[in-house]
Amino acid sequence: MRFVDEAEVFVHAGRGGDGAIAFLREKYRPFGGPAGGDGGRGGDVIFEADESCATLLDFLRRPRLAAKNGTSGRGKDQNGRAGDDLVVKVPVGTVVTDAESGTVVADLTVAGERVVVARGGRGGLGNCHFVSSTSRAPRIATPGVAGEQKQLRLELRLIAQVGLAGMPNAGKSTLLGALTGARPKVAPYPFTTVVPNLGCVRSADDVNFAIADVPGLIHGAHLGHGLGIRFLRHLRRTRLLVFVIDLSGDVIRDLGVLRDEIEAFDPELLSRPLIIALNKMDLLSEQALAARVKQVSLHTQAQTYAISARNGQGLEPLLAAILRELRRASSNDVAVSA
Ligand SMILES: Nc1nc2c(ncn2[C@@H]2O[C@H](COP(=O)(O)OP(=O)(O)OP(=O)(O)O)[C@@H](O)[C@H]2O)c(=O)[nH]1
Ligand SMILES: [Mg+2]
Repeated sequence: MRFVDEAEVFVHAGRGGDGAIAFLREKYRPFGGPAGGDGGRGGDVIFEADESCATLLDFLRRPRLAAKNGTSGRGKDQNGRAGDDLVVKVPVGTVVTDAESGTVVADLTVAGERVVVARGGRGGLGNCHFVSSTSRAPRIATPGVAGEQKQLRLELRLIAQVGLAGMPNAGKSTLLGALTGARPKVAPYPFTTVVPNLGCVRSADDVNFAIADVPGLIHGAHLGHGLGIRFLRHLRRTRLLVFVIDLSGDVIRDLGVLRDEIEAFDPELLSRPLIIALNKMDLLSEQALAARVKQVSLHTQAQTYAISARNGQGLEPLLAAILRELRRASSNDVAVSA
């Protein structure tokens, strides 16, 4: 299935039905008084976060979504029917922005969550509402109100606490597979991963979290080189970044490229806790490995772990460090909200 994480859609809520002007005329009550019913309200357009929905692909096929209009009131005090709401399923993690004003309308992060994105118009009032001592037979009713309509921008941001970033071929997908139940495609060439992958870790003490593996970054990614940086949006919700670096390459240069490209996308991402996973340690002799690790530790303050995603070496300490950082991040939340 195609992974689509951006879309635009025009939403149009239903119009309210008009109020009616009518008078009761029955055989024995020829002047029975005003009896125009009210119009029904227009239907809302509602977005609902749904776990079975993984991409925004459907919105490319249906760029216009309209709820039903309310029907008009009728004689004998009959009110019009309300228009049906239109409930549209969106992936969990969808951010909805008003395309014109740029304001965020909704951020649907929990399955089942619902938000009205365009409100239906009120129905008009029938003439029976306008009776007064001076106007016993009013010929007034109000029209239904138009439903809201707007152009919305949808952006899917995967929900993961940990994000993996690295150059192509560094072993991000292999690491995702080693730490989680996910089975992403792994291959010995760059840009194997072309759309983000998610995997879930269920640790022994019941801390569950998701890891996102995004396509590799290269120098100039922010200018559109390689697959560019647009997939970095999927790191926006993470609490913690893990840089995956290939020990058999130029470690310091790769670290610099990653930092620069992420900074060009959003410098805020770099203010999050960072762990560096030096991967493919199986390819280096013990001495070469020790020298590299030392070189990196002189270059950065970040915690550094040598691992082999392929054969599992060093994964336990890395996972323990990830859990520690996640716990720290969530205890900070509590401190902030207290
Ligand atoms: N020797 C060795 N090879 C590894 C290790 N981890 C990954 N590889 C190999 O490196 C190659 C790339 O691995 P991937 O996991 O596809 O790398 P990636 O970072 O996801 O690459 P892209 O999706 O292209 O950005 C594959 O041939 C893996 O088998 C490791 O720890 N040791
Ligand atoms: Mg990959």
